[in-house]
Amino acid sequence: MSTRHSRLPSEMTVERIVRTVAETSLDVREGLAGRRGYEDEENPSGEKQLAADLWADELFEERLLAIESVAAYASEERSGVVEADRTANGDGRYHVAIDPLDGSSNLRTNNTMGVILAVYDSPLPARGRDLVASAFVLFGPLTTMVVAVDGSVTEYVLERGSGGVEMRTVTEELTLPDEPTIYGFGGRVPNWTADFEAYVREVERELKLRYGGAMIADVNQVLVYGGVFAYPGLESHPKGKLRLQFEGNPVGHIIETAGGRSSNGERSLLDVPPERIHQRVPVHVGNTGLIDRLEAALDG
Ligand code: AHM
Ligand code: MG
Repeated sequence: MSTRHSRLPSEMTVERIVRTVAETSLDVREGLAGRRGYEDEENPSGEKQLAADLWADELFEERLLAIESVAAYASEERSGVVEADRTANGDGRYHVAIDPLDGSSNLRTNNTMGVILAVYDSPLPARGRDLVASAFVLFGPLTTMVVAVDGSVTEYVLERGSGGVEMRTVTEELTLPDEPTIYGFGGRVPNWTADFEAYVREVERELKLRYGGAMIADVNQVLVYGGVFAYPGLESHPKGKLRLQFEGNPVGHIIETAGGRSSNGERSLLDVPPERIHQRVPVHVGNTGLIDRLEAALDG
């Protein structure tokens, strides 16, 4: 039997994508210092771009498209999907969406930020149900990476080793604590809808506020302490701020894999129909009971 055309087992190729993002994230972190200024550019969502946003995007594009199994690359910082060169990447089956720097406005204030990875096995824009892996890397006091793949969530500490990045496992089978303690909601209060505000007035009596301006850092607090994070639909922007392909889907996948729930206000983020690569979506993630109550409040 010929093995000439056999493919790598899928878990090996997904692992290669995850490791490439882990290693590149260490390079990105080290290169932030000289790239804190704004460029004269806007991203497809109309936000100002930092030199660091553009540089990180190019680094991820180059390294991810060099992987044989990657068919296409998309990022929050560029308008179109970049298809892999077919002659070099003939068997590509994964479509990768990256937020090269989530929470990049935190670079000026030196607060936590990081990278988000979404690996789909369907062309972009794709449904969250088509995710085969999702992850985020946090540039905090330590560099950590949370990966959801094959039905479980693992937290790693990333360090440089002699053979490249070392991913030291910290927590396996990560799940949300049963007793939630924190909440964090984006958007200005006068811009919240009356239904969302009524929900906030309830949970703020039960939970403690934690909001830092980088979704993945705020979501990581929900993973560790239990609670709810939201960037809701606003009166002025009914779809909120965050983007489905790069932010909503991967955090929804991570939180649901960790035993929690995600919602756009009506249904799981993973079931929101994909329409455009940069489409926005209201994001609510956290402990199941808190998201059930949120959906009931928004239904009112
Ligand atoms: P970014 O990817 O361009 O940094 O934008 C997304 C970020 C999220 O990380 C965070 O939840 C939100 O924007 C914060 O917005 P605000 O500054 O309006 O609170
Ligand atoms: Mg982002």
